[in-house]
Amino acid sequence: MRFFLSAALTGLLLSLAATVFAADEDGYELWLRYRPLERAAQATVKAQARAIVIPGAATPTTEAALAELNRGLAGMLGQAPQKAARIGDGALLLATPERLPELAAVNSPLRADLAALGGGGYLLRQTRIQGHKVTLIAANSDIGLLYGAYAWLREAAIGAPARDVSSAPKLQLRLLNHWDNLDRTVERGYSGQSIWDWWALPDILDQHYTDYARANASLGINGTVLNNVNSKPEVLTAPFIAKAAAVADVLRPYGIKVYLSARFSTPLELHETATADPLSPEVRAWWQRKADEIYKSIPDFGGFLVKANSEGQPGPQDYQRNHAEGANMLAAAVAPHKGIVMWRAFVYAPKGSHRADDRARQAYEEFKPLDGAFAANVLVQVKNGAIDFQPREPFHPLFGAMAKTPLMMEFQITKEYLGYATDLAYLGTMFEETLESDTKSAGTVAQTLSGMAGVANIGSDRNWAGSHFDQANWYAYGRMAWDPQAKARNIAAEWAALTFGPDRRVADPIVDMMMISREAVVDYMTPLGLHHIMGTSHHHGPAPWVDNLERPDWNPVYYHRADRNGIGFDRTASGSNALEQYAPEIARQYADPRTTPQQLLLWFHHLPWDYAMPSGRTLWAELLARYDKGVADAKSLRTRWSALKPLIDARRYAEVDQRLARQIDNAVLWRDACIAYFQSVSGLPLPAGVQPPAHTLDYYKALRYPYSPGRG
Ligand code: GCW
Repeated sequence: MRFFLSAALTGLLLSLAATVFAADEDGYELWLRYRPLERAAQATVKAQARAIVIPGAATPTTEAALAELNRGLAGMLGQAPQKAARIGDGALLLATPERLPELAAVNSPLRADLAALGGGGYLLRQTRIQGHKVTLIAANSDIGLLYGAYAWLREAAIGAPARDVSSAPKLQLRLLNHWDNLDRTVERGYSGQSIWDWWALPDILDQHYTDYARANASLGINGTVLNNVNSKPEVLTAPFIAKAAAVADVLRPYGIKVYLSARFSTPLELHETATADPLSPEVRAWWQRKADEIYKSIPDFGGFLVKANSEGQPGPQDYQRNHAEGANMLAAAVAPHKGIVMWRAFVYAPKGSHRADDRARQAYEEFKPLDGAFAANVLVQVKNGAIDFQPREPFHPLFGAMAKTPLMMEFQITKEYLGYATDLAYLGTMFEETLESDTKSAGTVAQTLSGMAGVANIGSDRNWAGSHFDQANWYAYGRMAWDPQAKARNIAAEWAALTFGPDRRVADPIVDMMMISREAVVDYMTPLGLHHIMGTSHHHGPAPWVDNLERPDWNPVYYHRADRNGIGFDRTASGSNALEQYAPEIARQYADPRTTPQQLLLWFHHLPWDYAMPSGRTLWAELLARYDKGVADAKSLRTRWSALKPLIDARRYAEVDQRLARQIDNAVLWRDACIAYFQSVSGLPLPAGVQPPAHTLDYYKALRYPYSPGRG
């Protein structure tokens, strides 16, 4: 009895001490913090890693794995084990069949498991090798070993290091896209400057590059596009190729390839050709020479990402050629080097020629007829939804519609439309929602993919992402690029434990906050399928009243179509019929507002204000209720966080708390401004109990944000 009492007391004291004295953290270490484990967990981990053994010759990649294991074990145990040359009991053994042929021997129980892993997968096993009890990290390549090392460290840090795990990436291309400019501004970046210091490169290699590589490799990200899709011709000149090559050298041991965004008119703008027509022999030869030049400095260069004929960017249509003709010309230049071209489907009509009726239709209209026309090394990169990274969109109709063309998903990790780096919005749930959507023609969206790209939220801020919780979006993106069927909640739990420690009293409530956060943002910004009602160009804050921009489809009023009678965009047969771009089952289901998911109602339907919602409320009352719920949820995020104050280091506690307070203000602003505006249009009274907006509509209309970040 006495023993139990004193054990309980010691436990209590220990946890008190841990929290009272929790040292301030600045977030630089991300999810790779490797804090000391509790005693019992330390013993388990120690027993699995008495020595580290990597048979065969060291490579930069095995050296990276070894360094990470040393760093992790030193942090978690207080001391790192020695590297040993021979396998003994308790060894942490990293081996490929090449390094340890018995793994693949005919009678090896691991043979089949290993074969199933492909190039990038790994397995973790408690097993016997050469008569010794070992913890085995096995893979078919050194990169697989590195991924396995990160996985084992993750398990150890969370407190489950003895599980048998087999894991292989489901997608071969798992990329970040940086919208980083050469002057270090970042388009839609909210976390400082670009981490790529182009001016200092190639001579000066910032430590950030290595830590960036570690963080990404820990998730399995294997490619990065260094520069903005709104690209510049200079990117492909010799000095910048040398700079990109220097970055590539740092990232290579971590299995991360470098790619560049290419401006379609580069040769013309550099005055090296007389045209940029993709069918001109002169132009084709130029790109071939350029590719050869790049591959001379970056032998494993990944290839090009291209934004063409979109938002003022040049493209093949400038020469009456189509997207496939443009993409294939570049593809031919990189094909001899095994490079690829990622051609973006984010297109909308150039000025003057736009379809007045529905911008959401355009990508499908331009790309669907080209299915089968793209070269083998071209992938079409499609945003998750047909408009533009809104807080909620239905999945893009191109998913499931391009049977002969490999597609990549493009998610935005940076929160251009979801509250920058101030509002907490965990995007794991949003990614999951899109990925598990059923296309009805080709399985889930996840099943239609050949790769994934995430528009990075990484910058020079000490915590990389602008806020601690925004690190979770980078993390979730990476984990889902590895496994698009992974569950947002599990990923959140993993991230929370790695970032704030495995104590469930902390991690569980944090996961709950994360899980409600994105829906809260949808509710206070664009409930029930509303979209694109943000402020002009900076996209911060509400501006549903804007109706005077040069193009109709830049105006919020184009998207919500609210008037005295109703609200919403009719995309059924009586409207733009964008619905016909989906599989017939979906088109049929969504043709009727009664069978359309409520969360997409006003995306597909224009409905009268008194339309009866399933809740029993009118549409008008429901809209108000959603805005109120959004505000209530934003408040609840902060209340939940305050309860964690005693358990979190003071610095991170305060940094998050300040943002949550700001998020409440933002939610109230959205709610009040939208209610003021929609009421001015509907002319309807606020039902009893609904708080009137704090200010007049004119007040909200007059708000300006001339110095908002992220305009690049
Ligand atoms: O969401 C919009 C952004 C632009 C961006 C564009 C795109 C890089 O507002 O800043 O440009 O999408 O995806 O090309």
